[in-house]
Formats: sequence, structure tokens, C-alpha cells
Amino acid sequence: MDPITFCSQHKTLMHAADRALVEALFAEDQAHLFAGWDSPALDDSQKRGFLDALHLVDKSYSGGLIGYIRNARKLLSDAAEAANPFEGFTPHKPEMVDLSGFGPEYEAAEEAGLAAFADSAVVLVAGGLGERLGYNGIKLDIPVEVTEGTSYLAHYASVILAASHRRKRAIPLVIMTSRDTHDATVATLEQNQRFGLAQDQITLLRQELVPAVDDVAAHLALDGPCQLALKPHGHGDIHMLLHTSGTAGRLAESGVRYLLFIQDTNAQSMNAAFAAIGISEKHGYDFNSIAVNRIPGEAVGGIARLEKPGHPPLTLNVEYNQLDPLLRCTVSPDGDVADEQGFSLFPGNINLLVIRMEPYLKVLRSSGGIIAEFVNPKFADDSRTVFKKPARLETMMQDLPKLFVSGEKVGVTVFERTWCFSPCKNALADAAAKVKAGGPPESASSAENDFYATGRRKLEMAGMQVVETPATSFRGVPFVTGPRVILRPSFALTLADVKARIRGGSIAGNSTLILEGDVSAENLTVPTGASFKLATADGTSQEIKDFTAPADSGFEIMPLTDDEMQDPSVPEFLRIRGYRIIDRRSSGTTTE
Ligand code: UGB
Repeated sequence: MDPITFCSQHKTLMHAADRALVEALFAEDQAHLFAGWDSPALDDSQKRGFLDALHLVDKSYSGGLIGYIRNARKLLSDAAEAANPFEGFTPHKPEMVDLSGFGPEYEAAEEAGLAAFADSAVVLVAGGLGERLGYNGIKLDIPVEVTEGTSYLAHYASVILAASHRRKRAIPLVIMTSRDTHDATVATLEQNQRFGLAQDQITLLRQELVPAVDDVAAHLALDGPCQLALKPHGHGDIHMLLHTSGTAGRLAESGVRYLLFIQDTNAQSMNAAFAAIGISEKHGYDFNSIAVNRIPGEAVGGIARLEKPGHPPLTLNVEYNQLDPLLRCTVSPDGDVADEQGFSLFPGNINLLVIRMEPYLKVLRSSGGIIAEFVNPKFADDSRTVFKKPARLETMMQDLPKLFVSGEKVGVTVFERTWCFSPCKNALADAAAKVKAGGPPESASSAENDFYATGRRKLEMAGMQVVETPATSFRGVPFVTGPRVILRPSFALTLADVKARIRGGSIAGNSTLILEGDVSAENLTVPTGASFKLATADGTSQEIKDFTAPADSGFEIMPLTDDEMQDPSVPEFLRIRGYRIIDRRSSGTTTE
């Protein structure tokens, strides 16, 4: 049937905008979408719902639904020909600044970065559901630590709040949500009074799903009559949303020079953020990836400088599934193998990015914010036309440099791994299996372990004596139970802050130390068994000197039993780590 006849048959249901979209879809060979409309089983409300779903995609995708279909057709035809996206490119080590050894360069970068943070905004991508983690809820609600139960979102907000006070400017926070995470994120912000941030300091951008396609001709897939099959488009949507919502332009007008992109469950990112911004300032990086030494085979991309004769060099993340084949056919016949230190040839991308606003705006304008989409169809047979299951276009936020055409400067800043990266991504059993295989666990427990370890490390760097408990493990994931050190951002944002506030002292064994607000300590002793919290409210300060915290019972870490692990009344955020921390302090609160 021709589209004009079809639309006139359904004229009572269709407005002018519906007719225009349906006609455009017929012209793109999508008549199958409406094939079942004569069925008596379909009522008008289902048809209306279907049209609305099509309009939502049309409105939310830069380039509209028709643009999406055309992009899919082009990319699928490349995929059918098995085009190698890196054909002819040879990977080399990228331009790197290595701050993993700390020292004066690290501290100078942190100081410069904290100053530049006043002209920055934080962009948090939080549209993912975390299926690998097996957690029923938004990942931003998961506690980073279960001593006081600070959630990831509370932690990020506390850094922004402390830096805003320090720099006397409300540093903006942009959060990308999705259908899966939007309502719960809004509810969390409301229930917690936005964790102290102002209403106009936070911008929420919601990503929509994109249609799946059934074949290389990009016929849109249906889950049933009048049911468009939809799938996530990936974290690269953040660029499109910053552009189409006008947020990037608005932030630039308000003086924002840098955007710091962070992921949902990597609290450690905030340890490296300032130094990385400082490196961007010093080296003039338009795009700076915070990176770690990569363990071969792990699920983080490798960053390489890709060179090809007659082509400007391109520093880019090569996603983990593409890295090994690229290395095999170029610089390393054995693929992604370890060097003598046990690391991959290329630094690992942890999706922690510092992007300079000026070149970013240019790229957004020229690309419409659609950043290097790709498609990964699973073909059913060698004809490479039919898929095993519907495919969709995806984007990754780290692919932005693919669109750089004006000699933009791309660099990498390498930090010690757990200083900047210890995400909570894997379910406990999977994490234990990864440990067995020699890889990083990246579970809620390992993230919490590294959170305390970094606190200890900072105290040690400030000159405090730290004696750790021997390493143990909870359900196969290693854990050093003490001392458990929490340094709140209101206490210290940088290493220099910790050094200025801590003089001498010691902390040992299974103890807990929490420092919050404008406090400082000279010769503080926290013996094993002690729990000590030194905290002040806004506007007040406290100094302690030659003080020994009483070694009475405090916070105690206890493994969950097998029964508790199965017990739905035990909070899921404990079951994903395999232990709980019980507060046995007599007051139950502050122990000054
Ligand atoms: N996310 C969204 O906001 N929307 C989406 O549609 C999808 C995700 P994953 P992934 O650091 O370990 C990335 O799923 O994609 C958010 C890099 O590509 O946790 O497997 C989501 O909420 C990889 O190179 O990660 O891998 C979360 O905050 C490597 O760096 C973020 O995007 C790897 O992360 C990442 O989503 C890593």
C-alpha cells in the first residue's frame, strides 16, 4: 500500500506530524512497521502508542529517526563488508604524562588543577544499569563505604561542594540518566536535598533508547505488532545531549573552560581529577584521558596513537575487544601481551576525561553531537546479511577524538591504578573468579578496600606512620581490614591539603579514622581497635595535638554468613560485598 492511502485510511488517528513521519518511513523502506495495522487485534490506543514511540526517537536523536536509519544502513554495510576500522593504522604509545610516581610534578599539577576547577563542570554519566554487578537499583545509590554509608552520588557531590566553597563558585554538575535510572536519580537527589548542591547547580540530561534493526538494510525491528524494539545507545550520548539541550553552550557562556567526565561507580576518580586538569592546563591538552597501566585482556580499552601514511595521527581508545586483533596484525604478533612489568603496551582507558570547552563546542557543532557511532551486529551466517538478534547503533564517550580535524591536542595522564580507578562493576562471585585468573576484581568490596587504602596512603605521604592489618579476603576478594581511613573532601581535596593538616602521628591495625571539615591533627595516635572521628561543622575549626584515641570497641567489620548472603532482608549493598561494618561505639556517632 502507498503511504498516502495508508495515512488516509487512518486519518482519524493521525495528525499532520504523524503523516509526515509515516510517509518518510515508507520512503525509507519501513512499510513493514505498519503491516499489521489491519489486524482486529490492534486497537487505536496501541497504534497511537506506536506513533508516539516513533516520535520520541525522532525528537531525541540528533538527525531524527530517518537520520538514524540512514546512519545505520551505512554502518551496517561497512560491517557486512567486515571493514576494519583501523585498516592501515599502526598503534604506538600515545603522548603521556606519567604521574604514577607522585612527586613535585604531581603536586604542581594538583595545585594548578584545583585553581582551574573553578572554571570547570563535572559531567557524570549514569545511564547504565550495571547488569554485570547484579544490583537492583541505581549504581549511584550504592555506598562507596559501609562505615558511614556514603553513596557514590553523595561522594561526588561532596567533592563538588567542597571545591565550590574553596573556589567560591558553584561548580556545575551535569548528570546523564536514562529510562532505567532517571526517576530513581531524581528521587535520590530530592530525598537528600541534592546533597547540599543548589538546584541550579545540577542539570539532568536523560538519554533515550534507540531502535534496533533487523538486517543490513536497517529495517527497524519490532518486539510485537506496534512495539518498536529499543536498546541503549551507549555513554557517547552524553555529547549529543550536551549539544542538543544547549547545556554545553550555556556552560561555556558562564565561563566553564573544562569538562570533567566521570563514571558512576569510581570514587577514586576524584583523587586524580585535579592533577589531570592541571596537566591539561600545562600541556594545552584539548582532550586528556586519565589512564592506568593496563593488564592484558582486562575489560578496559587501550589508548594508542594510531599512525597511517597520509593521515594525521590519531590518539584514541581502542576498545578491549578490538585491541588484540589490531596488535596481532601490526606491532605484536602475540596480541595483547604483558611487558616485563606485567602491563599491556598501551595505557588503559578508564573513561575519566578532561575536555577543553572551546574545541569541544566546535566538534559538537560540526557533528550535531553524534560521536562516532558504531555497530556490532552478530551475523547469523557467512552471507553477512541476517543477524542472530537485532543490532543497534552505539556510541562511546571516549571516541570524541575521532572527530578532531583541526590538530586538537590529545594527551594521556597516567596515575597509579587504585589512586584513580577502582570501580564497582562486578558481582562478588565474578570478582572472585577474576581474582583467581589474576585480574582486578572491581567489586563493591574491592572499591571500598581501595577507598580506605587511598586514605591510608595519603596519611602516610603526609608523614603519619601507618601499620596495616595482614590482608584477608571476603568470599575470594582480597581486603585489608584496617586501618579504615576516610578523609572527607571537606577535610582535604588535594594531597597538599592532607600534608598541611596532618603532622606526624600513627595509626595501626583494625582501627577507623574519619576526618571531616576544617580539622587538623598533630601527633594523633589511633591504636588498633580504636575508632576516631574528628569533624567540624561549617565555619568552625578544630586542631588536636598529642592525642591518643581510646582503643575501645568501635567499628567492627564482620563477614556475612552463607544464610545472610541469601537473605533478602540483608541489604543488597552488603550482599554484593560479603561483609558488614557494625558501629559498636557507645555514642553511635562522633568520637571526638
Ligand atoms: N553509561 C551510560 O550513561 N549510558 C549507557 O547507555 C551506557 C553506560 P560501563 P563499559 O572504565 O572500566 C567503559 O557499562 O561500557 C554509563 C569503557 O568503554 O560501566 O563496559 C554507565 O552508567 C571502557 O573503555 O562500562 O566500558 C557508567 O557510568 C573502560 O574504560 C559508564 O557509562 C570501562 O568503561 C560506563 O559504562 C571502565
